[in-house]
Amino acid sequence: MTNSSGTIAAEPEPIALDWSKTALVIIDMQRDFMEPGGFGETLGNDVSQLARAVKPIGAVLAAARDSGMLVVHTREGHLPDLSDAPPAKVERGAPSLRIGDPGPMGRILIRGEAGHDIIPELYPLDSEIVIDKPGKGAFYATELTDVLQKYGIENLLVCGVTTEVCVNTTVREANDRGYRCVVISDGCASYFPEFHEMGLRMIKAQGGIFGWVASSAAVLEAMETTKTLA
Ligand code: C5J
Repeated sequence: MTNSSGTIAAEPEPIALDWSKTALVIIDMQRDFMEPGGFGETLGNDVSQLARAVKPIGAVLAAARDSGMLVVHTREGHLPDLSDAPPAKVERGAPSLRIGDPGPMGRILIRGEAGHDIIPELYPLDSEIVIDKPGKGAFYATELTDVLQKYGIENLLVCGVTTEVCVNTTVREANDRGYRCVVISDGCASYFPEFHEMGLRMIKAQGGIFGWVASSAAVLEAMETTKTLA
């Protein structure tokens, strides 16, 4: 990765990023959220709504790998004994299966089960970082702060699912810790298209109260332009 910067055509305004201090953070692209029979579907959601984010994420992931950018994948899930799963989370609502119950892809939202794994299209390379998180935010009860500090990261390109839950929570946590966050609009998705839209609007409103929002095409163009100038 060179020390060069690129300017992303983002909202509410363009942002210049030093790529050497930027990481791509891919939130929870797990079978449990993306596929029938997983956690997302047990909550009554139409999981097909999330498929649209896969291609845009794949394109940015390929560019990040090409350029040597730090790539971080996250997975939401719990230890098999549920010791990191608050009863308030496990007992909430009326899902068809609860966290820890056996389902068609193994126990729902449990580390090590098939459903907890990342979808094949976006599977992490051995060299990439995978953060297991018990909460919605990627900073809570994880080593993410230490990892980002170790690599000198100041800026995050954030994508994944779902826009209004784990992406938003992570961006808010990151913003409070001083990271510049650019959320990739078409690289995020929600079971509720209106929540996706509002989730993005909340981030970029008020002069970018939590961060910036840009399309995958805008991010790729900024990365490509930098490469051409290098
Ligand atoms: C949810 C997530 N929606 N990854 N998790 O419970 O957004």
